[in-house]
Amino acid sequence: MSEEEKNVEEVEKKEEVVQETEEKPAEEEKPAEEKPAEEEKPAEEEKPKEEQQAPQEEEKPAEVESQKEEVKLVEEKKEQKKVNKAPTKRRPSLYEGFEENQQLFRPEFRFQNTDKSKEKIYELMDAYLPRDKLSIQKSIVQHIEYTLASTRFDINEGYIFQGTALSVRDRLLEQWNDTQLFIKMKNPKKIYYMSIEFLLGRLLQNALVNLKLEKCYTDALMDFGVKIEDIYDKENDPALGNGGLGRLAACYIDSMATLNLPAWGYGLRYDYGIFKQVIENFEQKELPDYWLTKGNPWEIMRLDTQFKVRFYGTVKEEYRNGKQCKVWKGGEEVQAVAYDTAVPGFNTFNCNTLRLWRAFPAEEFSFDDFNKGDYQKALRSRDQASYITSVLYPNDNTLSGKELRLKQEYFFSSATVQNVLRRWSRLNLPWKDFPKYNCIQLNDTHPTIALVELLRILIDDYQLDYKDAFDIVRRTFNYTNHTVLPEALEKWGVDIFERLLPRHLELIYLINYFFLEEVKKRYPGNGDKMMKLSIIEESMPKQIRMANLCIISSTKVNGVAAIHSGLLKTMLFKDFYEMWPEKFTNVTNGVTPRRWIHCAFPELSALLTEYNEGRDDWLSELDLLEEIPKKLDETNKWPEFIEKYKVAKSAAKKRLVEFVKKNCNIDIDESFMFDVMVKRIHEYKRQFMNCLYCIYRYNKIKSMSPEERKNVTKRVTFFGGKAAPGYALAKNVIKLINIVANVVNHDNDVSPYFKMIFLPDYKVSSAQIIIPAANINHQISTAGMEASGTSCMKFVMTGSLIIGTRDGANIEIAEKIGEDHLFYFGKNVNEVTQIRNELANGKRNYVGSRLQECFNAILNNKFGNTNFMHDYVKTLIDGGDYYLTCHDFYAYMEAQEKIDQEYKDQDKWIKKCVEAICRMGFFSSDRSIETYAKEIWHVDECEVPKPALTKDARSVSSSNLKSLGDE
Ligand code: NBG
Repeated sequence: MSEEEKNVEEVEKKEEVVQETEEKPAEEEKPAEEKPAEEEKPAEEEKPKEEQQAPQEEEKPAEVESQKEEVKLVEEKKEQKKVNKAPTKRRPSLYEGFEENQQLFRPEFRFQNTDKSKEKIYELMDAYLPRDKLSIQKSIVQHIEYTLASTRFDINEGYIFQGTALSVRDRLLEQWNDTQLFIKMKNPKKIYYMSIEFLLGRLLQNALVNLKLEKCYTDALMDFGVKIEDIYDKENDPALGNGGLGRLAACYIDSMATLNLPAWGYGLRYDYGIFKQVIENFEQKELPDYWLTKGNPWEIMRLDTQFKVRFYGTVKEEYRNGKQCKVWKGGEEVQAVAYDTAVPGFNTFNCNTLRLWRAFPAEEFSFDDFNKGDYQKALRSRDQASYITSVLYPNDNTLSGKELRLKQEYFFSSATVQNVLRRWSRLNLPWKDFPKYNCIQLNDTHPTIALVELLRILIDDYQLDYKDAFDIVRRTFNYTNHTVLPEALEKWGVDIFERLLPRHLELIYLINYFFLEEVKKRYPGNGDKMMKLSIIEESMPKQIRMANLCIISSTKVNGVAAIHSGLLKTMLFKDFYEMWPEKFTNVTNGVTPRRWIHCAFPELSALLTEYNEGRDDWLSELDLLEEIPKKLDETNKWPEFIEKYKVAKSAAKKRLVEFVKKNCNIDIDESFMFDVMVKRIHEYKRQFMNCLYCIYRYNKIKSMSPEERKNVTKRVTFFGGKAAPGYALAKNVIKLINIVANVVNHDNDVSPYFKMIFLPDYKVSSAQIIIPAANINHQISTAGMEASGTSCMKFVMTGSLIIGTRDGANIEIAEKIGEDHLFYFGKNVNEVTQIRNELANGKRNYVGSRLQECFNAILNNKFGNTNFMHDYVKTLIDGGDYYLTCHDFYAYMEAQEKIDQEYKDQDKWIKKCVEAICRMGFFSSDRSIETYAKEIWHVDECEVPKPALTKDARSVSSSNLKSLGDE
């Protein structure tokens, strides 16, 4: 057993002991003085020398490339072992044993101060709302009339959506309230998932599926003469995220609820989500996405949960309780108000909370100014406060560096930390136990300032010593890194901090001081180490490196795929890894099969359920699908399955055909191979390389005789994705794609065999239509640059094969489904470094004639005016091939040709797709979250008891607590 595995085991054993204690109600608990120290050995002091050395010996720093490859393999194997240990459990279906029209009683909660005079109220709220068709219908129309004030003659699909959503929310609320009560009573360790983005997508279908109410609602709406799909379509996408990072957070809260974890998602409630993209004259135009036009039926504004957040001001020294301390005063204050959305788990009565903060002015407006007649001035501060949560910064994998963005980050962090502390303070437990009950996961560095905020409150408000306070912080926080791109790593000028958050800056210096003392001890006289590891970058102006602050101040740091976590250790955070190897770990990303298979591709979901003995439990235990191909082999039922699969895939493709007609007014044929590349536009993702291949394909078909063309595999290449408004090159790539597509699609020789479509405004709801329709999907980032990628998982789960590089999650997908189930090409991460070195040393002449021909088409404006790409093309040719567009092009072409050949044998192709789908169990976000829960958070599930058929059969939870208070 390796050292790391031993450590994991040890920690697990200790955790078991700790968790047992935590199960007891708060008051009974004996504060376990002995435990905390053991629980999370501060790595710095306690690791024996040999242990610290061992990993380095295995992994000798990056110079020797082949050894790095080995490191990664070791990492991947370790990961596999860990996760294979995860037990699978078959839960019965949610309402199993209950009839649709039976009254179901809610669990009973007894408090020390249960108020007898309220018996009547308790009794009235004893049972869950009924789930039969008529009751559902009544509840929808009641909301339409009594909540929305519509007359029965004005009812349209918009109202029906709202009424339906509100009636579903009622049902969610019961489970939500019960879950929150139950968690309060049990008082387990809680997990707080902080993410500045949550790209939720539409919520109605997801809620119905998780509650197992989709069938009831479908029937209920049928009587109103509407199809439920049309009602789903009425919902605006809450698009409070840019791309993979925000969508990951959304998948993760779904899985946390499904796994019954006592977890909260925390984020910001932006008035404007990611901009709406329209294409005009081939170019991207950005329009504001005011997603709240019709209100938001899901959210609940919590007027009882508000916190003040300060900016600017000064730091003063004061005496409090005879102790000298620092006080941050003055400046401006804004009010953070909580907006909650219920997050139901799949097939469980647990329902968690996503809490998003909205900024309001702390004081309504200045009466002074108002009385003097200066109305505008009076209102200005009001407006300024609300600007904080007006708009999501539309950058994916780049830093915006604006003061307002830092304000958003602090606003979000401060409100969340205050809320966590309020919940904690009701328990009356000693501070040193705080990390035993609370765990905060930072989804990238955006909420880093939260850890400084906690430190500030502990030191300044509660007068803890720095050492104790910092120890609490470090044991509470963990950090997930999502990128190795230098342009995305957050750094903030010391000057901005000094103005906006003066006290936090002092504390960051203090953290850095103590940390650098440790570095000095470990590496005496090594100025280079100090410089690299320091939180402060000694540039002009000085910068605060948020990632360094995170690593120093948290317990675990993880990457999001095996290769990425390997690169964090060997490259990006090499020096930290050398100091604290046990801090670094990997949790490969995952996606929720509820949204991405069941909701997005219902026909496939039904087929999988049919072949899983008629059970849909695979939706929360995705590994169960592995049995399907085995059984098809044994029973010789592949032909039968393949025929049914074709019918299902055809339905998905028809949806996309319709979507394209509606949104692009182009007719496409379902019988074509659908080749899809949808993601944010970025150089490292290499949409441009795909576009070059389209040019090549166009030229090739154009030059064929009609007879030769008959052999061509017919294909539509789809692109979709937004470019950050300030990212000129990315916008130019969109323009190029549209210009080329326009020629291709209007060419009568070529378009019967090949078409190109740019799908505008790619978002979660359109992803649910686009992804299941694909036969091939593009994951072609330069190796080493895509931390994970998650759409690759959704594509494979819905039956399309990857054309991709050895990068991100592609690598692990290939391991799980088999390398012959995807089309790998291109240089691996070590070769990329080598080629970049050669380029730096003057390597040229790497373009080759076929690629040159494609470049010429651009340089000669063959498709129209493409001047805007000329400089870029010239740079590529002239040694600027940083992303290896040219160096990977020929391998890419070969892979494309292989696809064309293999696609001709449809049955063989489909068999591969199905085998791949069924081997994707590892990529369920449930597995990711189980790994976080076990190995990073050390939290246990806290499952709400099932309902009962009679009052007496109800499960009772009692608590010594007098009052539970607000959330
Ligand atoms: C993105 C990566 C993706 C990854 C997601 C989720 C950022 C900073 N990173 O590869 O580019 O899948 O995070 O982990 O947005």
